[in-house]
Amino acid sequence: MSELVIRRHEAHSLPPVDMATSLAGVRFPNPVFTASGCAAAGQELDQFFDITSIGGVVTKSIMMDPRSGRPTPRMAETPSGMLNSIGLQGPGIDAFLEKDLAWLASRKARAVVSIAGGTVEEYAKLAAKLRGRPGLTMIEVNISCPNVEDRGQVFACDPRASASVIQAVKRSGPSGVPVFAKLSPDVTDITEVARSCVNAGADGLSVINTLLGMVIDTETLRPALGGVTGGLSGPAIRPVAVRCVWQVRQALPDIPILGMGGIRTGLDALEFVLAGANAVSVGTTVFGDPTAPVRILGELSAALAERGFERFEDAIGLAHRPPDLHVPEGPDPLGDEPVAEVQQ
Ligand code: RRO
Repeated sequence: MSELVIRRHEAHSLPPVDMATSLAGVRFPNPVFTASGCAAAGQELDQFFDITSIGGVVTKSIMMDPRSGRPTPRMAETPSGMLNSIGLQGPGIDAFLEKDLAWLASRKARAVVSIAGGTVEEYAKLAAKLRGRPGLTMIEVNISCPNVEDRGQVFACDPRASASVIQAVKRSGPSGVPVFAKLSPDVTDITEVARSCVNAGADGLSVINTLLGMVIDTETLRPALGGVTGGLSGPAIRPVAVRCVWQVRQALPDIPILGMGGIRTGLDALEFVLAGANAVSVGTTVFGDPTAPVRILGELSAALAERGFERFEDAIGLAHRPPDLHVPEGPDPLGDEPVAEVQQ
């Protein structure tokens, strides 16, 4: 794109936007995915909309063995957010492959399988189990679950530990399937961990997991969650997530980013894209609105059209451009006049 003119179009004359995007060489029809842990393997959402109409389904992180998770209560409300302490509840990889991945493959959905291990060896075994599986489009390596027994298991808090996991997954996993590392915001410098994952072979980065938080019940005078601490998600964390995507994009201009954290509308998604996300995951909002992924896709497409974009990919990272543009005062949201002109 040599020159971009951002225009406001009238709502009734929106031209169509090409919403396709690429992540590490894989082409997706659009950039809106589910977020791990918020839609199981997509089967329940498929009652509300065609699961193949979104970019991809990111499954709940799976471990080697079946796991019952942390004690209840496992959820608590927070201002503009939610705290969870699920603790990696799941059926184990064998049952997941047989039932969930097989279902996603039968629906021809683009499956992004999230794996989580307690040790580097467990990640390697999980990756090996994914070899040759129909329907597998990408692997998201969850190195950042906050609800593990000890903080030493949050590999994403340590660049070297993160690299060991990614290296093991790349060695043992299926070749030709992109591997994304899911990063934690609970670090001093997220770009250090991002770089370490990429140097270890990660094909892309998922940014971000939940923030470690806590709620105390002022009636019982005890922690609200059975697991005491939990992962904070929802709109409360969006500015943190956008900042993380921005920093990672700035540090690693060519690495694909799947951005997430409190996306509730198409304009929220657009923020992540402008910060540098090549695609976005929609999570917590799905609990209140199971149609959110398709709604957000429509809203994002309309927002891009209103701003004069013909292709989704032209908006990726655009907020990083130098401040050399002319923005006339008082943009008319319904007028046809350009609200910004960018020379690139
Ligand atoms: O299962 C969980 O408790 C959980 C996981 Br795996 C994660 O990655 N993030 C989160 O907030 N909760």
